[in-house]
Order: sequence, then C-alpha cells, then structure tokens
Amino acid sequence: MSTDVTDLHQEFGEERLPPGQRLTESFPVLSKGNTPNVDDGWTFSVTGAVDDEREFSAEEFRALAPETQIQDFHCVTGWSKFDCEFTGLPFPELADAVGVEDDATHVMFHAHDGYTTNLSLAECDRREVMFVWGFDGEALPADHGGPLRVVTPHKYAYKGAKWVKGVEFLTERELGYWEKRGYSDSANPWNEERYS
Ligand SMILES: Nc1nc2c(c(=O)[nH]1)N[C@H]1C(S)=C(S)[C@@H](COP(=O)(O)O)O[C@H]1N2
Ligand SMILES: [Mo]
Repeated sequence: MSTDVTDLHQEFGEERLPPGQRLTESFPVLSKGNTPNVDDGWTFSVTGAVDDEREFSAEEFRALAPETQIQDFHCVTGWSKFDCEFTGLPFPELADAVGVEDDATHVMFHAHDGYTTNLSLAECDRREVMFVWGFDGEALPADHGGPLRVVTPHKYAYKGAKWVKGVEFLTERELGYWEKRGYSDSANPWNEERYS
C-alpha cells in the first residue's frame, strides 16, 4: 500500500514540474564526494531539544511507523524525477517518538560523509519528509543514500541528507553544508529559490 503525494505541488505552484526543471527518467547520483561505507547495523541518533535524547538501532527505527509514498524529486541543478516510490518513516512519527521540546524551532540533519542540511521545524513537520530506507520495493541503493536518507519533495533535494546518521533539534537556525556555501536556505522549487 502506498500513498501518492505528488499533488503536494498544488500548495506551491500549479505545475507539477517546477519552473526551469527538466524531467529525467533515470535517477542521477549527486554527491559532494564519495559514497561512505555505512554498516548494516547502523544506528540513528536524536539529540538537542527533545525530551528523550536517544540512539535507535536500525531495527527499532524501522519498527516505528513506516509507510510507502509516491513522491517527486527535484534537484537544484535542474533535473526532476517523478513518481519515486520511497519507504521510510515520516518525520512527525520520529518527532512524536522522542517528544520535541517547546523551544525547538529548527533541525539539523547530520550525515556520514560530513554533510549537513537544515530545515525549520515547520518545514519538516510534514508526512512527506521521510527517513527513507526503501526505493521501488528494494533496499535504497548506497549511491542514493542507503541505508538511510531523508527526502524533501517540497524542497530542492539538497535538503534531504543521504547516509543520514542523526537529527539534532535546535532552538535557533543554523545553516548546513550547501546553505553556508550559497544555496538558498528556503529552497522552494516552485519559486526557483536556488541561490541565496
Ligand atoms: N550526505 C549527503 N546528502 C546529500 C548530498 C551529499 O552530497 N551528501 N547531496 C544532495 C544533493 S545536492 C542532491 S540533489 C541529492 C541527490 O540525491 P541522489 O544522489 O539520490 O540523486 O542528495 C542530497 N543529499
Ligand atoms: Mo542537488
């Protein structure tokens, strides 16, 4: 059973394909460096402004409340891929599991290759933001961020950390890897928010 969320563009723009994007059938790989080696027995840590800072084992994490969604994917370099089938944990389910403190306003995602990316809590507290381990019914390939990555179909894809190892809840905004290097922090594809 999967949920089709490809109509989320209606919140941001009439056209499903954001302006200045080309559709691609393939799934290009875009990484700032090499694909890191992540153990099958990975863990995932939640730190910062939460009631219960903790580390989940892969089994605990996958057992929380997984779902499968059909989503579109938009890369800031100009390609989009429609109808990706992702299986993973919706962000709000993780937030519920750890109890987010009232003064939390932002999050930082941390990845095994040293990559980071930030979102406001409001921007990631939606079911389409997922921690993904499955793609098209198979394990998520390592080049695409397996064993675990984030997807952000309402943002350019640099907001979705591949090889994610943890999320940190913040009480003020901090900028991630590309956000510090000139990419837009807001990253809305229907507004072509590519650079800051
Ligand atoms: N950890 C990590 N996550 C990352 C990146 C990266 O270099 N490292 N690149 C980002 C960028 S710019 C994009 S477009 C997508 C690409 O995902 P893909 O390689 O699965 O297409 O991952 C994002 N997440
Ligand atoms: Mo990208």
